[in-house]
Amino acid sequence: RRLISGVSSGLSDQLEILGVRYPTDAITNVTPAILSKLSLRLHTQHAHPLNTLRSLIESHYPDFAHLSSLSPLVTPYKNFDELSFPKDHPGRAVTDSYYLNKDLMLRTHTSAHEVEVFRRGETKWLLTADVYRRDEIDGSHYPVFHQMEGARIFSADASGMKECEENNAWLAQQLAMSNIVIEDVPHISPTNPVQPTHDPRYSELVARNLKLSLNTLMLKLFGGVAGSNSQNPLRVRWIEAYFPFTSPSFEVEVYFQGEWLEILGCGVVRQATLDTAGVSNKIGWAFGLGLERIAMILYSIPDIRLFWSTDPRFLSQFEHGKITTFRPYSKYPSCFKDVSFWSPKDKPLHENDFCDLVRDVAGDLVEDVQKIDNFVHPKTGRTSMCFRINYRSMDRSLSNDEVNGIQSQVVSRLKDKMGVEIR
Ligand code: FA5
Ligand code: MG
Repeated sequence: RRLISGVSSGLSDQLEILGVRYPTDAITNVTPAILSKLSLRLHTQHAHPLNTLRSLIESHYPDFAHLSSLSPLVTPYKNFDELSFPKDHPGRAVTDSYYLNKDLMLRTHTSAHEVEVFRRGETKWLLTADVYRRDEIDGSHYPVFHQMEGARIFSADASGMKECEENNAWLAQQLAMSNIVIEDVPHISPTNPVQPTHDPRYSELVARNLKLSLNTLMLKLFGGVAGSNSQNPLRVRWIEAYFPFTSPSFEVEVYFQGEWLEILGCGVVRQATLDTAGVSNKIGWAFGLGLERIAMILYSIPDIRLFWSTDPRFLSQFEHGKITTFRPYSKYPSCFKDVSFWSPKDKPLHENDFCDLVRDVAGDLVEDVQKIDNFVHPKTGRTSMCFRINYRSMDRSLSNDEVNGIQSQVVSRLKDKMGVEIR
């Protein structure tokens, strides 16, 4: 029986996860590197920045239920169908999500729990959890990250709408005096419509209440963020978005390290979700915050991999409940390695399969993967790809020999597991 980071995979057709065995099948694509993260639950680790951020947000919503211990294993039905994802939505693909088998997956977002929490009768709640996606690799994307879902529902009548009509004059005044500039978009537009079953006045009030709630949260979180002042404010912008389970929908981006960084998605909950949960007489909003992204801005943490570091030079910088500016310890040199190959004839290798393979071999020693070339041979129809892998440790200098050793493992796995021909 082989033990890989707490995951035993003794029988090839079964996987043991957190003490329970699950059958595998043709679509199983979870990797040992991913499964080793399931038990870590950084959002509950003492003094971890993600835990402090969770507490801080929870304290901003004192009268909301605070949930943070739901299992990451969910059915595709819960993750997608219950939330009105169409059958052919790309997020369902094995190239985008992690499956234990066809009936069980790792949740890709905290929205997977919306129906069950609404069904319990919660009307104001926050839920924090680890989520899993097969995604590209770079400084702000990691295949495991943490989200906080927040939701509030009102009676879909005059009394509910009264509750919804909070005064935002206070917020406008606070913002005017702050170090933050927020750009807005209309609550409702032809490209971001009211749901057919909603009274447009109600939908507008709910959207406004949602934005007010999140703007107030951002004012609290980012009000003292390092490096910003009234001359050089932190820039925040609302943009229109699309989610199958909300309309109208929005995202918020913050200007950070020279780029717009998306920190959250949100919107007016699709009525079908509330109907399924047995609360048809309600109308409300939901949001999903990207906790790492927000923590990066708050603590000036430059790379998302750092959240997983066990290096005392990282962990010892944080005290529970306190936001401090991260002091980077020296950056070690990068080592770039390219690999070029021909994909099997009718099956071009997916970039996410490549990233997972690299992540599984190199773990957090890989900082970044870029596809630098892709072409189809005009005669043979085969696809050639070239990827550039940036190896860099956050904790030490890598020797050339070590990187060459890792790179040759990547190359041999590519040949053996993916059936490619190295060029
Ligand atoms: C969602 O996941 C929706 N469930 C959010 C939502 C909830 C919408 C409720 C409406 C109502 P999205 O895929 O945009 O949306 O992800 C939300 C946030 O998670 C992003 O804004 C980003 O901050 C963070 N995020 C997404 N992918 C990654 C990643 N690979 N690494 C780190 N953070 C990520
Ligand atoms: Mg998004």
